[in-house]
Amino acid sequence: MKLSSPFGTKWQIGDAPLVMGVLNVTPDSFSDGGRYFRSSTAASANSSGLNLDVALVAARDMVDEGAIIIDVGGESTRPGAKPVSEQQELDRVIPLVEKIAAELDCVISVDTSTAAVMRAAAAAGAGLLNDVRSFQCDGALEAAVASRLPLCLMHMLGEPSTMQADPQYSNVVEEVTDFLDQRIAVLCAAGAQREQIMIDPGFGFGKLLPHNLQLLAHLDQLDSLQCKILVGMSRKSMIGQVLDKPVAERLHGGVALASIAVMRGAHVVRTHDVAATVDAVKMAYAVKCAS
Ligand code: 7PM
Repeated sequence: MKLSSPFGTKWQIGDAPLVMGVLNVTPDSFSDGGRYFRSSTAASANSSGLNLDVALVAARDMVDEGAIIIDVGGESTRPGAKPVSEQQELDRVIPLVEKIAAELDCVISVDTSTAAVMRAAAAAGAGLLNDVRSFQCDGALEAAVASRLPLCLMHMLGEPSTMQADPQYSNVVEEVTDFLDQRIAVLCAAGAQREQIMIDPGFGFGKLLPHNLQLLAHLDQLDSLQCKILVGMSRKSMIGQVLDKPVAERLHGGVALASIAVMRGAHVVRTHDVAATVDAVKMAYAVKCAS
């Protein structure tokens, strides 16, 4: 049976948190760099060089491990990453969205800032639009609202190429909350419903370690905005900096952070490590319900 969207009237603030598995289809993603790319002569590689079958297997594994949402991203937000053309992003993302929609029982999230990709993704079966630029690019707001899909707004200070240079805040929790509050107002003025909107403090996006730690420690302050809260911390530098470990050794730190986020009110946890995170989220939620 096809899963109905968990973001509809059935899924309310207070319900068990969901795990979102990351499926990056960029050739240079920092943790799974180029896994789904083969030479363009390979039998199942499409015109963008993406190997759809390999990507589908990875998506299926994550669904089997308990991911309810699969987040498909075709643009690298890595600091200094090469910009991707609209056509390249469409070629990478849309065939995969179609394939996952046909084959798997999950909600498909599309990580994009591009209006044309939002429209095509919605038509191809996406169930969530996730934009690290909070629908501020040309035409994105209109495309997002017209899709009627759930929308994730994320805070970022600056642009990926420069955001980690010297981010400054006087009060990071207040400033992130104010930004998200303003973007919620803009989306609602453009015709979105508050229940449709998820908010994300954007760990690692224009934030140094103390900023990231303060945002997690005070995540519950986002409750005042009355939207579901999404967090993504898996494998990020905030783990690397505390533990002094490279990306390949950040699983345990990421699981710890996911548990804390759920205790502090996260509704969706975005992760590269689905099986471990599903268990952590369930344990944390059980404790939260008893508190
Ligand atoms: C380089 C830096 C490569 C950061 C990849 C990343 C989030 C997201 C990403 C997040 C939401 C990664 C990130 N992170 N969308 N997309 N929230 N909503 O770790 O934290 O995959 S990309």
